[in-house]
Amino acid sequence: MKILDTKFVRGFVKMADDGFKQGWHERNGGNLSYRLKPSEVEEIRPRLNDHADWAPIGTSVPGLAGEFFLITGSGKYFRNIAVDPEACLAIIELDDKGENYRIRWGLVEGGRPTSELPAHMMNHEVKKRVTNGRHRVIYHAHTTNIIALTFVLPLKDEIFTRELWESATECPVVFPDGVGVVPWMVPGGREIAVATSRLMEKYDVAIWAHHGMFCSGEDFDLTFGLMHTVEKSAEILLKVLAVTPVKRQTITPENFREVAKGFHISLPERFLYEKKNPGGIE
Ligand code: 2HA
Ligand code: ZN
Repeated sequence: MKILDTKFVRGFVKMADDGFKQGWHERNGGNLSYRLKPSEVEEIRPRLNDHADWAPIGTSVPGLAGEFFLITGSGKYFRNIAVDPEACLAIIELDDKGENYRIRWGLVEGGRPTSELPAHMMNHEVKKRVTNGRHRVIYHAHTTNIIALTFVLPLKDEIFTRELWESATECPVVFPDGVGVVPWMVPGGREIAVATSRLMEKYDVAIWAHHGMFCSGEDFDLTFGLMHTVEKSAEILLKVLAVTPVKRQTITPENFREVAKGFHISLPERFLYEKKNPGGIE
């Protein structure tokens, strides 16, 4: 089957274009990767090339040895992905140690995978392990409202989770495990990849202070929907905070416990703390 006609490539391209239309991908901002299923690799294997050299990933991910990924290219613009996917995207294969990759398709005008390759691979490795292989999508976007919030809220997992849950009733149902926060760090390297993948052990969302967000999920719809939900909640919270520092009424810890019962989910009590200043942040 032609690579561009496969369901996973079409789903990937649509998701990237949806993210661009949300305003999350100025210039070359953001990156996306998808871990192929073995059946998808077989479907396209005759159309893969094998002339590219192996190159270091920049970290070691033995749990992903031999896996194939569809991934955005470094310096490529999300706004161009739908019009020229073969120039903007690559399919890469990892070696049997999970230390090197080689390009098997795409990036026809040259280039290499995203500068955030170490973070993508380390997040995939953790998520493959903790979800028994269910999660396949890692998405990084420069979500405006979440970035703005990282200048306003204390950079603590508990406070971000609680405030985002409080800003829209469905949030605790969409991300019941909460969100993690990485303090400001230099992007693109192994250090920020390690910090992010640690958070991915327990969360599906990692916020990068003053930069953006990483989300993990099973498929394109769930992962995009997660990013969209978190970002919308941040937008609501910023609107409220722009009007008043103290909410007149809100969703209370007791209300969250009722939601947990009604939706048969468990919400960790560490996010349901009593605030010193009811209606405030802490
Ligand atoms: O430019 O978003 O974090 C790509 C990025 C780096
Ligand atoms: Zn970024």
